[in-house]
Amino acid sequence: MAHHPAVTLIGVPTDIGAGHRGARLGPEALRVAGLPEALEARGVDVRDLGNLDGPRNPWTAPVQGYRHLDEVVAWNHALMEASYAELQAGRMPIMLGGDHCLGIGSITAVARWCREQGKDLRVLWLDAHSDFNTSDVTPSGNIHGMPVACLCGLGPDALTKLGGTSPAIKPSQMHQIGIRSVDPEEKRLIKTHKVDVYDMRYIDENGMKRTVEAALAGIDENTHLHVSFDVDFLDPSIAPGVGTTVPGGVNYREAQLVMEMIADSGRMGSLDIVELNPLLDNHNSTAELAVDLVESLFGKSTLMRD
Ligand code: EXY
Ligand code: MN
Ligand code: MN
Ligand code: MN
Repeated sequence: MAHHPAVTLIGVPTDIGAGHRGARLGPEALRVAGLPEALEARGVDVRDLGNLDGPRNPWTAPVQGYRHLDEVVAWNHALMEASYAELQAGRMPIMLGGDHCLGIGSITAVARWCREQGKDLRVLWLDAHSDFNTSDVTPSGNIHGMPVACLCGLGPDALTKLGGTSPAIKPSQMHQIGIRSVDPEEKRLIKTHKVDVYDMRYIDENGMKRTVEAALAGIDENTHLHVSFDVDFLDPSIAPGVGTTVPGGVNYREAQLVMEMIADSGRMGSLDIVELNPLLDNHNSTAELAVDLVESLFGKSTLMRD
């Protein structure tokens, strides 16, 4: 069995950035689906930090293009500190979300740590959405549609400068797979900033193997790969337990292949699992699928390669 780094599970029970409530229950659903035990069975040293604490969801309307901005800042600040502390301790943080706004705190911490260590950060963003909206163009005000823009320096100071320096990452460090729902102005922004996007059409035409090869091209032993896994990356027929399902997503075998290829790279240093909403799920089946895929991220092959 391959050697794995020690991991720390950080529960981030928030739906503060989403348009549905219920993702706050995601961390517990992932635990009930057996995530800690599955990692231990892979030979991983697992520590579960429990859940972070933060402000409740006020469930109010957007103000100047942002819903719940103060609460999003508070949650992400707490997560940034917790995640950075685990990286400093030599452990791989795994964020149990929670909605995707938590990618701001999570990746801001990873970016800081990589800068200090002289490591090259690359982010693999597995998602149906590009999450590159700004307050000017967002159709919803929901901040889970904005984390990539914030990380690239577009957004309110409180989020773009969460870690002090802004931007946390350059768009060239961001590589997105599975994209199939982008708002019109958001599309203009990702083109202007040249985010590397492998949309579903690209996957249809080239296959998942070539897609992942392209997204991982050029990595080496100095690369820290952060994987941000939004469960709505998956087709809704296999993953109904998310608030923002989009048809035409990644199927089971394609998803396994992505995870197996990331595992083969040996470079994953941090992971977000986000947007799981147990209130919309079918008997926790989406959580169980997420656990199955995380096992593959840690080298459990479904084929004859073990
Ligand atoms: N683009 C839409 C918006 O900004 O409201 C939907 C965003 C959904 C974001 C999900 C979690 O990845
Ligand atoms: Mn997302
Ligand atoms: Mn999404
Ligand atoms: Mn690049």
